[in-house]
Amino acid sequence: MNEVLRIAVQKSGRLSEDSLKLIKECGIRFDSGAGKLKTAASNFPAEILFLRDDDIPGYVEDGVAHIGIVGENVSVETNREVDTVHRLGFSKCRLSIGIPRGVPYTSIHDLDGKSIATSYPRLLGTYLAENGVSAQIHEISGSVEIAPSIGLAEAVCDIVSSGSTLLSNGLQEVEVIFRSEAVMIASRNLNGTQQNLLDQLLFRIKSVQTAKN
Ligand code: PRT
Ligand code: ZN
Repeated sequence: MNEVLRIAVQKSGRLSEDSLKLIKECGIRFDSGAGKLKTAASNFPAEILFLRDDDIPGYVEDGVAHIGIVGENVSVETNREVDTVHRLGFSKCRLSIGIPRGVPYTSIHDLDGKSIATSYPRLLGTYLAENGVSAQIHEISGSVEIAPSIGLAEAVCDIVSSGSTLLSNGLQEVEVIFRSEAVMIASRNLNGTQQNLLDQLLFRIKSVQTAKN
């Protein structure tokens, strides 16, 4: 069991397809049949675990998974004791503050005394503190963008990629607080074999990335 590298990837979501594609491009073959929670590679000593993205940093911290592929936004927000070993260049997005369209905005200080809905209280809290802004953070787990229109908060702080979700909820993006992409995280307690397998995998990933550029 300790002679196998356990890799955690998102089971179903925006990271899943590119994560599995990357592993396949590294020449690692596995059966990713629908509904599987775990699969063994056939030509590399690795197992793939399929998990909710939010759970991946915790599993890696605990060493249940040795490495994981997750959005940097989730990795930083969950604040687990893991190492970021490589940036993967896909699932790029930003964590931004949005306010209702038409409301004037000059700087982050306009949010002093206001309430902001978010699923990222840690990242937002850090940004507000760094800028000396005191605002109330309302933590909600989903559909953040509707918060202003239902009177729950005066602003939102959420993941943006195209910007169309903000737009269709009558919001304007006024501040980018964090830029994210998929990253590979690793446990801090790998044994020699696991570290060696990780090094082999990273070597292959870098070759794949170089070939694409
Ligand atoms: O079920 P599970 O918990 O595993 O998945 P999830 O629903 O929590 O995550 P998922 O699959 O939505 O996103 C996984 C990761 O993809 C995120 O943590 C980000 O690192 C990255 N990513 C890239 C995004 C987006 N782009 C994105 N657009 N994550 C979320 N969104 C959402 C955003 O929250 C907003 O609601 O899409 C909407 C905005 O998109 P635009 O294009 O309208 O701006
Ligand atoms: Zn999630």
